[in-house]
Amino acid sequence: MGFTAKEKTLIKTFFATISDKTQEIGHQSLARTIVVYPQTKTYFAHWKDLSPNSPNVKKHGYTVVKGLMDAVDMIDDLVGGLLPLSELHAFRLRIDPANFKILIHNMLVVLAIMYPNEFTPKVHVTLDKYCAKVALALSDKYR
Ligand code: HNI
Repeated sequence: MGFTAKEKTLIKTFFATISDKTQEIGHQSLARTIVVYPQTKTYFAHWKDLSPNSPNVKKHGYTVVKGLMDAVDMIDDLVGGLLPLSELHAFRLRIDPANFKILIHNMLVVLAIMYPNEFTPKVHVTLDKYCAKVALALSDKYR
């Protein structure tokens, strides 16, 4: 099941609203992921500093959330569009797909905090659908 024209417009409009804060959103999302779900730390064991305000957490949080937002350009073919990223996470990084959901949950928490007015139930449910589809597409190469 794809997205309706209304859903696409809603997602793109919301992303346009928040795009100037992608850095902060990414940083907070990954920082919370690592603190609240410390099992996610295993993938970043090679970093010198895993504390919430470390440069690595800031930089990588941005990379991941930017990737999630950029995927909207492939919304009609997420599986095809995200194939290289799915291969990277499945075969090279070997990230357990359960962690995609954890990261997404934390991002939604951050968005709700940073955008209490814009993050309406309608935006929430539509973003949740979008993120779930991205996670599914990223998991496509696992089997
Ligand atoms: Ni993820 C690298 C996107 C979830 C661990 N990840 C990337 C890159 C993008 C990206 C983009 C950079 C690719 C490149 O350099 O070519 N990651 C995404 C997206 C999600 C996601 C859209 C969506 C939920 N990644 C996760 C999760 C984890 C994760 C949940 C681990 C808990 N990602 C990584 C690691 C790297 C990575 C580790 C490599 C980082 C590095 O610098 O080596």
